[in-house]
Amino acid sequence: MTDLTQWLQQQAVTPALQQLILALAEAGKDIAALIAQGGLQGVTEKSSTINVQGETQMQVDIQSHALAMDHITESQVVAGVVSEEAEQAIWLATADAPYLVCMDPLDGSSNLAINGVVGSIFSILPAQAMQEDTAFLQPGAQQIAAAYVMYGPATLLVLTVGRGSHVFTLDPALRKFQLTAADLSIAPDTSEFAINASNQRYWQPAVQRYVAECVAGLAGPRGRDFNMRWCASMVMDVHRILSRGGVFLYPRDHKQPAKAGRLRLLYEANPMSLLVTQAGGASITGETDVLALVPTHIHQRVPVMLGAKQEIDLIAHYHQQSQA
Ligand code: AFP
Repeated sequence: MTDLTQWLQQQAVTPALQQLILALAEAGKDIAALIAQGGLQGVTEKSSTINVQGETQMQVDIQSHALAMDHITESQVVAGVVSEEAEQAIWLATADAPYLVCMDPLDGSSNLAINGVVGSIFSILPAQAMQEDTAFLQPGAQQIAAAYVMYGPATLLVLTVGRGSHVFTLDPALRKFQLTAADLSIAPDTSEFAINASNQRYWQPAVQRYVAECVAGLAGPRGRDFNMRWCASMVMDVHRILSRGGVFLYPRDHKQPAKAGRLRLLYEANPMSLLVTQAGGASITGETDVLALVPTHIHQRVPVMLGAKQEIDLIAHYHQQSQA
């Protein structure tokens, strides 16, 4: 089997990028060990602090952020970090380092209270001359690499360095990530969609139409039955799509009009969109491709609809029709 280090060398990835990806993999191993302790170490308990998103931070969110920061700092190749768990960008002593990292150290953490699947999401951007927030406001197409670590029955690292998306499985005995699936490919069509249907009354007409037609099934305009999933854990929903196809929608809704959507552009939408498009899928906001968006601030939220290309094209078409 090919392990992560061997694979990175085969990909002719620069030593600095190898260093960073291996550091993120080590962070994933440590976070996996932390959350595996569950209630034994208070992993499922909320803390009293509120993060920049206005959400109650869980103790484990803060601990995961600290573990990831330790490994990122130790790599010596990162100039700055944007994290869901930190209101301001974090600038490191290695000012001339080549990379910036945007991360959600523990996405879906509210699922830990029910021992559900969660993940860490990482986006790697080229460093810029300035040490200001604007350095991070690069379109997702500029990402050098993207990855998530999925903490499930197995601990997986799913990674792209711009040449396909690939799965590495942590061998618990060897403590090594081994390549277990190369060049993932998402089928262009699907009969499975993922959305939080409790928000249905707030959706825009295009999403109302798309979902209603899926639910209408064989007798409806799509002429086939659809299945629905919703894990409330983006890493798990996206991994299902990378593994067996489908579409994921967290669209704009007018539940809280000031919020463009729930998911954050820099450390959820962009890295997941790169992994999905590298596997032949598509990812849109309803107005544009996610990866084309120029961010306006480091914790910006966006609508995200991603997965099977033909379905996403249909959803984009419905958005264009409803705006015509
Ligand atoms: P948490 O990290 O607060 O659990 O949120 C997870 C998430 O950002 C993403 O992973 C899910 O797809 C989405 O939120 C679930 O949102 P709903 O709770 O509104 O379904």
